[in-house]
Amino acid sequence: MSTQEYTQQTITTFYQEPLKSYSPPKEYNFGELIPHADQGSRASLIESLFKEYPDIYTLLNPDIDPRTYLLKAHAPEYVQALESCSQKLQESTTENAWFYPSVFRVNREFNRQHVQSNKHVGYYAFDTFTPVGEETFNQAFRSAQSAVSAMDWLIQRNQQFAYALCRPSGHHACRDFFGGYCFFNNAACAAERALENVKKVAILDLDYHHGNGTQSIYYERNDVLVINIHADPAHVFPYFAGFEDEIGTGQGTGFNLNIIAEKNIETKAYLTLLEDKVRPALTQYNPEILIVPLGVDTAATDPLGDFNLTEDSFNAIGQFIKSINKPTLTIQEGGYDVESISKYVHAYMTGYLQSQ
Ligand code: OKP
Ligand code: ZN
Repeated sequence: MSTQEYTQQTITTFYQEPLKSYSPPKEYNFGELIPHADQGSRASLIESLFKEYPDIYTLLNPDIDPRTYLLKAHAPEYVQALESCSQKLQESTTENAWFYPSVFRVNREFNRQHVQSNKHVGYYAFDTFTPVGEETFNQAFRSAQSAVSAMDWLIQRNQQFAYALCRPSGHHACRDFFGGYCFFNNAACAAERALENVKKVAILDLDYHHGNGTQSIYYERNDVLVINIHADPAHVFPYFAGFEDEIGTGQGTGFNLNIIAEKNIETKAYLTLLEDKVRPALTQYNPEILIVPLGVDTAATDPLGDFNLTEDSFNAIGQFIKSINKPTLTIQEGGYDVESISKYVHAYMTGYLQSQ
């Protein structure tokens, strides 16, 4: 072990202000317009962590241009389309206007690319939960920037741990589709930055929902092992991906691992999945860098999820991550119990810190 592991007392955190203002008003949920789950108040996560524990969280400003990495993780025309959608909304005279995807590109006969208005934004979308607003491009760009900057710092400074407090989330964002409240795949952008220096990266996605975007971006590749623990997609979003027989394809065969956790899963069973399935996979692959997209929507109190994890669970998960003993970037994904998300993230962080 390096000296750094013994001396690490703080969590170096990358985030920037604008993510606080990201607040889509409504999502169109199976025939109903409901308040959007990714509410601006989720940003209380930031305030409370930094205010309550100024000695633990060291804030650094994300300053690396993420564009190169965005263009590796995503199709150039997709990045361009999101930028021009937000641009068009800024130019529109309607205040707080949003593009809501309603018509989708589904096959070859239905794929004429032109994204000029609300009517066309579904070309790059896979659900109706994820509207695009005038600030969406900037916010998603800055979210990815936090992830890339954190990875850059981890590598350049030869560090063991960093936290990218990203918002909007990233793990549902595919190469050229947004959805599930995600636009740019923050973990993939960070992985692409890592791959400039290392040959093997592992992504361990602990959000309640399957990270279909990350899976699809790396499905044919063996330089990024993607592991997901999540709720059964037979019943839970994103519904059409995340099954255990999805193991990768071509060169990527065997480098995608989906682990479905049962409803109401508690600490003990969750840790058993980590020990019995995740640890051996990580040991065998032996990545040089680990990325952990962490969603705390696995908590018992989460309004979207139906797992039963508690503060103690997150503490134990943090300890598990520490025991993997690889340079690790933790990236914020979901978690919708606004009152408690900071508590859960903090429990994970202290679990990591205390087990040195
Ligand atoms: C994003 B992330 C609830 C329907 C489901 C989509 C869930 C997106 C989760 N209104 N909405 O993985 O936390
Ligand atoms: Zn989630």
